[in-house]
Amino acid sequence: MVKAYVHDDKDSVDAREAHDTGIPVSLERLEKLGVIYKYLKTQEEVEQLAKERQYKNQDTVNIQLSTFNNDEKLFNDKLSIFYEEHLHEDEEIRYCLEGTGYFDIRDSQNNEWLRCKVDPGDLLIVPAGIYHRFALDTSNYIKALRLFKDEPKWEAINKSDSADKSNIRIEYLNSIV
Ligand code: KMT
Ligand code: NI
Repeated sequence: MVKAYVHDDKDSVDAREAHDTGIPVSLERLEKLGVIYKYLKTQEEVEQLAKERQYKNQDTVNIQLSTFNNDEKLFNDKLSIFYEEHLHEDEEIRYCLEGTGYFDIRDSQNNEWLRCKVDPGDLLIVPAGIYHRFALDTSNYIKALRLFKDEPKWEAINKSDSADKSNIRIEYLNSIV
């Protein structure tokens, strides 16, 4: 629960491996980037937080090979989409119900990926406009709750010059200085 570290950036190694440099990342460092990482025991506590922050929608994703009819290609295609560096136009909450995985948060100032390992009970609040990506680990399974402020649509805006220049990205960068 709640373990973050600097990712080693070795892209030749499978994303599912730990990629641990051994350099820990504190919750304070994540908070400076606008990311809140906490452990909540029950789904009721998550619902409470969602209410306080005026979230209106949620869905549950079950990411494992069997969800994709055991079709490795479909499964890997989905994982590649999650692993593309991207941002969202709304703040979003992710809560791990079962299984495990990695959320990589981009620290653009230091050009580093900060890898947050999630176990059941771990929750991340990801601000609008921050670049991030998601990977499964070698256990190949996560069941996660995704909470959305508005429409339960999952629109990823991949890293690009125009995403870099978008209002949401600029607002985010202004919020962390
Ligand atoms: C995201 O925003 O990158 C995701 O929702 C990834 C899947 S949630 C385990
Ligand atoms: Ni995302």
